[in-house]
Amino acid sequence: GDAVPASQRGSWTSFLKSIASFSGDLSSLTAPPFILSPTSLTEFPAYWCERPDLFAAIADAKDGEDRTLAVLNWFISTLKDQYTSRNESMGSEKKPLNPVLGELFYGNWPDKNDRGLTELLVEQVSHHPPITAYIIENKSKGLRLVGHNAQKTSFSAGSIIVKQIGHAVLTVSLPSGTKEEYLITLPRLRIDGLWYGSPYIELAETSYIIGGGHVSLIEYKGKGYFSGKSHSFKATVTPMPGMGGQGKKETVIEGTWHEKSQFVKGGSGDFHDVHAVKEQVSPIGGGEGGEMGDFETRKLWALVAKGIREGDFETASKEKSRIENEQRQRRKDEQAAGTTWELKHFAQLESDPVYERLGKVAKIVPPTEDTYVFQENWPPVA
Ligand code: 0T9
Repeated sequence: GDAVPASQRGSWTSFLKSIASFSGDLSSLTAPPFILSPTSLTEFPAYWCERPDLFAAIADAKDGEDRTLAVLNWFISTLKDQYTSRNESMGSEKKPLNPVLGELFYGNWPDKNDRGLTELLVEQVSHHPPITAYIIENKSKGLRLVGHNAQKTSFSAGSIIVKQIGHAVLTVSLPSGTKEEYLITLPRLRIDGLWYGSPYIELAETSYIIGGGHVSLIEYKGKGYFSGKSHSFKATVTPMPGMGGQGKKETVIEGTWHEKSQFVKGGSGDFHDVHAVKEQVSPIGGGEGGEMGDFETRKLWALVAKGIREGDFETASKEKSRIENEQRQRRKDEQAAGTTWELKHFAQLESDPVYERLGKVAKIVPPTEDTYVFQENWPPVA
């Protein structure tokens, strides 16, 4: 089962060697053509909402455990898209395009069946290391998810280990005027199948959703662990009396995050069945009249993406070099002028009070993390 084209075996082997002897920012390593994806990492936050109905359902849930489970249900539904969709669409995990500083991606999921319009805005807030910030908002339902992502990678026993840095905060504005906040942390990834040139992701360790009076601890296991199946998880939902959680004892759910899960305690029957229908985001231009600017993902990378898709790697790499050189020149010019790049939609904060307050409840580490605060200037008023 070797997925590496014969002509690229040598370069794949040397790519693997450079990964093995290198830790830090993998995105900057040059990989052989067969493993390149035409999609920039700025498009990945859209995975949080490919089932917009489940996102909207959070607002319609009853106070208390009902809403906590609606949040968990939506969260579980995003994992299949986040971590297995490249295997489905392109045959294996691929190396995404490494966004440039200030790269932007805007999109939405239209209103349907009264779920409301859901809007997405993404900005690459750092190039080195790569950090992506995003906001997903359903205004009519009072839902807002703001987060950022970065990765620390290392190599161990033939696999790439990806520690995700960053977190997301989901804010639910209730009709009563109160706001509920949920802190969402991110799982660890292991990328296997490298040797054969067909990488795939397995999730590992734990992540949390903390808020709404409950702590949900999600444990991830692969083949050969608790259920024996790939992509297994166990979620333990515990009420926190000090945070307004009352009544029932813990609820436990087990299953696979790409297929089905069931209640094993505190409930019965199916919890989640990841339905086949996913709705991909509709990209929109952020400029006036919906025009796409030069820094918008689909426009910026258009020729590189086309080259990769059509197997014209010469054009792809020429275009990629052009973009990278242009970036280097910009940074030089800024340095000479004593200026720095200004972010368009986000401002960095050294620590996140929501992370600190909610993280403490489950004693998550680290106890504090920086954050990117959305600047309330979008969409620009005409
Ligand atoms: C946030 C997600 C993240 C981004 C990607 C590790 C990875 C970059 C980060 C974590 C999203 O919410 C979820 C899914 C996939 C993650 C990517 C998978 C991947 O391989 C890349 C890294 C940087 C590589 O490209 C490694 C080399 C490559 C040849 C392996 C396929």
